Amino acid sequence: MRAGRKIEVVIPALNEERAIGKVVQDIPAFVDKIIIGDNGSRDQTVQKARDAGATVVVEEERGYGAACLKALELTDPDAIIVFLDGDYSDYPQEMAMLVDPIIAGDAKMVIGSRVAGNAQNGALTPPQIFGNALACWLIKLIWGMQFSDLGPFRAIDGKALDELDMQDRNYGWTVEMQIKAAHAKLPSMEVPVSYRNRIGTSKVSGTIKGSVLAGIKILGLIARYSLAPPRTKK
Ligand SMILES: Nc1nc2c(ncn2[C@@H]2O[C@H](COP(=O)(O)OP(=O)(O)OP(=O)(O)O)[C@@H](O)[C@H]2O)c(=O)[nH]1
Ligand SMILES: [Mg+2]
Repeated sequence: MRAGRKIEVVIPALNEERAIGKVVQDIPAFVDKIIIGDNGSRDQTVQKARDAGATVVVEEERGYGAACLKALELTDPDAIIVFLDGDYSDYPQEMAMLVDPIIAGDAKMVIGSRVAGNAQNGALTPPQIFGNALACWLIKLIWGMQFSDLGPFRAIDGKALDELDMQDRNYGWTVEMQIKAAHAKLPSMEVPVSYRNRIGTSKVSGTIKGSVLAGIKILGLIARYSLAPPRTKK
C-alpha cells in the first residue's frame, strides 16, 4: 500500500535466472504483490523468483504480451499496476516516481522514459533508439499525445488498464497501451528513469530477429490502429 492505494507489479520473464532475484529484491516494500509472467523458462527463473518472494504464473504461449495478460489475471483492478522487465535493466527502486502522480490524481498512466532519463552506454541499441523515436513521432502525429519512449517500466491505474482492453500477445504490448491511452485521451505523463545494461541473454532488442520482429509489430499496430481506431471497453 502507498497512500492508501494497492500497488501490484507485473514482470514478464523468459530465462532470466541470473537477474530475476535481484529485480524482485530491489522492489520497494510498499508493493503489495509481485507477479512474474513466465513463458516456460528452461532455467531456474521460476524457482529464483519464488525464492525471492514473488508469485509466478506460467503462460504456455510465448510472448511478452501473453505473459503480461496471464499475470494480470491475478491483479486487483483497484490497484495501480506497475510493469518492469525481468533482466535487471530497470531500477525498481525508482518506482515511487511512477506511482505517485497516479496516487495524486495527476495522471492515470506514467511511462518511465529511458530517453529522458540516463541510460547506461549500450543499454539502448541504435535500432531501439530509432524505432522508439519513430513510433513516438507517429503517435504524436496521429493521436496528438507526446511520448519520448516505449519504455517497459511504467505504471497505470488498474481500472484504466482494464478499459484499454489490451490484446497484444508479444512485441506490441507497450505501443498498444500508449496508442489506446492516446486514443482514449487517458491523462498520461512521462518521468525520466535510469536504465542499465541487462544481465543475461537478450530476447528482443539485443537480437536481430527480435529487433526486426518488434519493429514490424510496432509499426504494424500503429498503421492498423490509425486506419481502424482501437476499440476500448469504455
Ligand atoms: N514471458 C516472456 N517474457 C519475455 C518474452 N520475451 C521477452 N520477455 C521478457 O521481457 C523482458 C524484455 O525482454 P528483453 O529481452 O529484455 O528485451 P529488450 O529489453 O528489448 O532487449 P535487451 O535490451 O537486450 O534487454 C525481459 O524480462 C524478458 O525476459 C517472452 O516471449 N515471454
Ligand atoms: Mg531488456
